[in-house]
Amino acid sequence: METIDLRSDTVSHPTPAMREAMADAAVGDDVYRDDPTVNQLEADAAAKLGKEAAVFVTSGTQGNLCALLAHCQRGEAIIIGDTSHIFVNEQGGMAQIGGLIPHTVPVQADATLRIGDLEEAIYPDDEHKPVTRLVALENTHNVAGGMPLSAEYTAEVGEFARRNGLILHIDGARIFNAAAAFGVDVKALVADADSVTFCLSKGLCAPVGSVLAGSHEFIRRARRARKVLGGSLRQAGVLAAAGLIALHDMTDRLADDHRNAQLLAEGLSEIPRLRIHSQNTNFVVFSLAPNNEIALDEFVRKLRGEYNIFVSPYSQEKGVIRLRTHYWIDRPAIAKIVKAAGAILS
Ligand code: TLP
Repeated sequence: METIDLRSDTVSHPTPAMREAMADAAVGDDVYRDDPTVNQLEADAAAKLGKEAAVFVTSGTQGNLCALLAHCQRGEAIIIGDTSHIFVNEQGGMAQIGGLIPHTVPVQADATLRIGDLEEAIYPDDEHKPVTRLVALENTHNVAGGMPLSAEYTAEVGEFARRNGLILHIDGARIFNAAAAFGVDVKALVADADSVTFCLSKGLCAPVGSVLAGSHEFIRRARRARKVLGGSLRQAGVLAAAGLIALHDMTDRLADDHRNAQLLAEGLSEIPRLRIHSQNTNFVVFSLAPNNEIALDEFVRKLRGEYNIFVSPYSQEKGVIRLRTHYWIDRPAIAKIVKAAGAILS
């Protein structure tokens, strides 16, 4: 039986075109900057984001940490959403490795950080306090159920950052999903940011890798950070070859994943014992109705055991399941999921 895996978009496998490009990739030693395919990916990614330069990193986590290490000195504070991936799901690398102090502000239901909260989170110029250096946004926001942040809101935060002499970093792991959701050029979503990371390996289907982009000088420092984190690779062109296809051929099709997520939410909402919490971009978030005879864990086990459909309860919110659509989830798969969930809950 075919497996239908909705646990995350990170589970998406490389496409046949990617596997072919990987096999044929021209390579060199990237620490010498000799890998033509990595160089091409970095140049193309920078151009697509409207930034001066970019560096290929092994993961979103590594890209975010390289950014923070390149922007900040040990002992400095960064303002960050309390449910942001950098704060809750990257092992506190900023503190553990970078000696940076997170100052959290609440993430609102629409994934924004209130400007008033940001203003209050800036430490005063006082020798008892750390120096506040940076503010970070996440677009789309994972814990907020794939909610995208608009160009207008990002510009507001950019204006706040400039007014206060702060750096703006965007964890744009799924920034192309945000661009697809608003129907805008991705440049508009990152124009106000000093740096941005995005992942090639989520909805864009590459097997490995993310990109960090910003100014030439920032990327020079980020390369040093990548090196100390053990992320400088050698013949990485085999990975960058898939990344180039992700960047050029996969971003424009993300709207299909969003439409499939909508269809999935519509289908699931017809099941009386199931409650849809939200549907944004490629995310569907739901729970089982409180009067259900079946426990969430059993529902998950049955989907997997009887239908080969993989979903997982969401660790950050009890009783909730988050599904993510991606390239390998097509319309027939959507119909199968709805049918299977309906049968288990009937
Ligand atoms: N998120 C993963 C898990 O770590 C939760 C997922 O399955 O969604 N920023 C955001 C917004 C992310 O969602 C993720 C991955 C990352 C950064 C980190 O990317 P990787 O996994 O490449 O280090």
